[in-house]
Amino acid sequence: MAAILHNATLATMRDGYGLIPHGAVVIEGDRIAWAGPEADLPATDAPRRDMGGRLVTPGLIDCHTHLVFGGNRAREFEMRLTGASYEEIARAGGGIVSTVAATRAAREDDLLAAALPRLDQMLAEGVTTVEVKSGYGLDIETELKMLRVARRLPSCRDVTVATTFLGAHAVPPEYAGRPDDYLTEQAIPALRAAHAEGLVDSVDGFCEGIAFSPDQIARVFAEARALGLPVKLHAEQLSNLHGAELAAKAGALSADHLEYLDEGGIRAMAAAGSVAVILPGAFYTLRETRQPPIAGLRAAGVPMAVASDCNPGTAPMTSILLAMNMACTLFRMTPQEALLGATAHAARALGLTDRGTIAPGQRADLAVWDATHPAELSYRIGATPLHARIFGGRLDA
Ligand code: DI6
Ligand code: FE
Repeated sequence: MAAILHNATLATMRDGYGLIPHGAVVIEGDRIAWAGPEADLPATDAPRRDMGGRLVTPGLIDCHTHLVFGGNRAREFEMRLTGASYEEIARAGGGIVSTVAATRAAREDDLLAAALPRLDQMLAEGVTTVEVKSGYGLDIETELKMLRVARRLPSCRDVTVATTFLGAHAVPPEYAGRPDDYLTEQAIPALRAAHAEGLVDSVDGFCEGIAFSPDQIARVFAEARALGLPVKLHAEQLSNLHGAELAAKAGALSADHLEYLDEGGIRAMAAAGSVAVILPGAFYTLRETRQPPIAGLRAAGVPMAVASDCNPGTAPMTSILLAMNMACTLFRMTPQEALLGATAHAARALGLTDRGTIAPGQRADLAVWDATHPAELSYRIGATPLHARIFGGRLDA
């Protein structure tokens, strides 16, 4: 089944925006067969759909989310703003531990039901691919449960889900002070079991003073390599432990956050071809002041992605468009970089080569916008100019 979208402004995201003003796209099955100026459209009698001059971009890709979790942390948010200290919140059962407890207590169906409205908010902004991490289970059973929920999402909605094992996210209370034992007894066996069940597309960790050391992350990466799985890393978010360099040397798809990244880290990422995933929602929520070195990454030619980091603690947001706006306003990324960050570079951060641009052979995942120029997607705050979503060639899926 072929179809033609015509009278479109195409942002192909090949070589910058890759704008084609009076453009057309030929879709065959779930793939793009042709894209270019309407004047050059190959002769075909396939049905045509008039895009009314609207902007058509690749479907957006949110390449870093913790979409599946139990409960929320609104009460803790309020406590902090009425003067409670971090310690008081922890004693009241708050923080990441409260999300772990809620996620462990939830049935698989309940986790799915909680994740779907968040996913719907993402889809309403033109997202067609979303990455989902584990990491709020921190025991074998619950890590597997989270990943099973993530794998079920595409049977509920028209979306592709890339799963990431994040067993090395935090040390659970029952292993306090014994991070290596946690890795040996829970995280690494959970990774093996999840991989055996086909639940893992890539492996992540949180390299930070409050989480895992570079040596501990190296253990997780060694296991990933043994299983043939690609790696990525939460690195240099709150301090500089040289996690990005460790990740780059392991050939990581990406290093994420990066507020404290230094020149050596930038060079290592550039040499490895790792993507820098910029997460302004966490920076904003934490009221962080140290900005990721955007100019240095740009100068070194490190591809930058932008993602929501959707999580209940440091980024309670589902909006990729807001993340793009924040990347521009807070970090001085350009709207073109922000859109590349949610399309072509986000695809690369997930190791997916079949999406993120409008080109022959790519998946026909597209977003149609009530907009005429792609800068509009980063410019507005709180607006969702999506007109239609095309998933695998199906209009308004
Ligand atoms: N970095 C973060 O900002 C979140 N996880 C991570 O690795 C925090 C997660 C949480 O507080 O629930
Ligand atoms: Fe994260």
